[in-house]
Amino acid sequence: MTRPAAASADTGSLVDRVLARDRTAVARAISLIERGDAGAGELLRGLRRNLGRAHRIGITGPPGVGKSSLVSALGAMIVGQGKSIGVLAIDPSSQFTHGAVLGDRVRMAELDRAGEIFIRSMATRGQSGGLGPRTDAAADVLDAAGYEWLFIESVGVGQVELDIRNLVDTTLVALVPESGDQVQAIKAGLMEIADVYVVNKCDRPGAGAMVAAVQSSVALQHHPDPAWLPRVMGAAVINNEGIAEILTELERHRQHLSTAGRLLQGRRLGMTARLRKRMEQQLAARLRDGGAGPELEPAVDRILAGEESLEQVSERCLSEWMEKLTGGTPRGSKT
Ligand SMILES: Nc1nc2c(ncn2[C@@H]2O[C@H](COP(=O)(O)OP(=O)(O)OP(=O)(O)O)[C@@H](O)[C@H]2O)c(=O)[nH]1
Ligand SMILES: [Mg+2]
Repeated sequence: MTRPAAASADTGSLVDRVLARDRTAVARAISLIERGDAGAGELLRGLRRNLGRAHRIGITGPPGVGKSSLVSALGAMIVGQGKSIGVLAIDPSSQFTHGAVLGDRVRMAELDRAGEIFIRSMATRGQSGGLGPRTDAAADVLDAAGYEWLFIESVGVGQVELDIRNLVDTTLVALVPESGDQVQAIKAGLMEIADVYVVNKCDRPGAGAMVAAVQSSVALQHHPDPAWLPRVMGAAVINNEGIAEILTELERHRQHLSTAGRLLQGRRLGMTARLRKRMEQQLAARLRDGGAGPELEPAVDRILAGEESLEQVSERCLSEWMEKLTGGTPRGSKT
């Protein structure tokens, strides 16, 4: 489909402004993506050569463990070092700044005004519970805009939550002293494998025991990178305790990735998973739009009449539909 020239020129200037880290443009670009606006594809094509500079960190963990507070505290420290940070909070159950500890909230507002930090909350979770293509795209906007650190906060409830790993270089899982279920989940291999574990709210009783329990569970995990042994860090974000150590650990992981081609290798694996997922989603959308309409009715009749099984009919309908998609070229035929 050809797009009106005016819209293209518009997107072109938006690309330039995002690359120049114009905050209004960054916000507008993410809004285009959130709305699934027609200009989003063109925008992303315009940004594609400027990706990969940010250190992407995924922060996940059960609701209310202090993920946003931690990001606020880390953000303040990073900006204090003269670096910039972009933050995406995916489906936050609480407003980002509401969760942040008061001191950080004030600091964050100041940093926000200074332009070195950009925070955006997004509701993008699909029915499947995955992070979805819009999270990928919004992260790319922040990366292209040149934010040096990129944090993606997403609630993980102890279930397999693998998609965040595919989007980031470093995964941090945050827990609290009461996270017994999560420790079980780590032991059972149900929990996402992290590069850094944080037990927050160490101002509460049971913190030391929880750090030890997570440590022994993590020792049972097989980290995808055998050369990396994840550490379990205690923190009390509310008292600003443990933040510097966590930042150092994140930097240590980045340093580790920068040797032996690990960063590119990890990004390649993540991109492969993202591409597969995107294809699955597009295939499902095309099937919904054009492949599973009223023409299925006779097939349904055959199943209901016991003439063919559901599996048989599904296989056949899918083959027929794919042949139609590829212009009627039967599978296996030479062209
Ligand atoms: N006691 C204690 N409370 C904390 C600490 N860190 C954060 N909190 C509080 O925990 C609550 C939740 O903090 P958030 O940062 O919003 O947690 P979150 O994980 O981002 O929450 P969701 O995004 O809603 O899942 C807030 O009331 C924080 O003030 C801590 O170290 N100790
Ligand atoms: Mg939060």
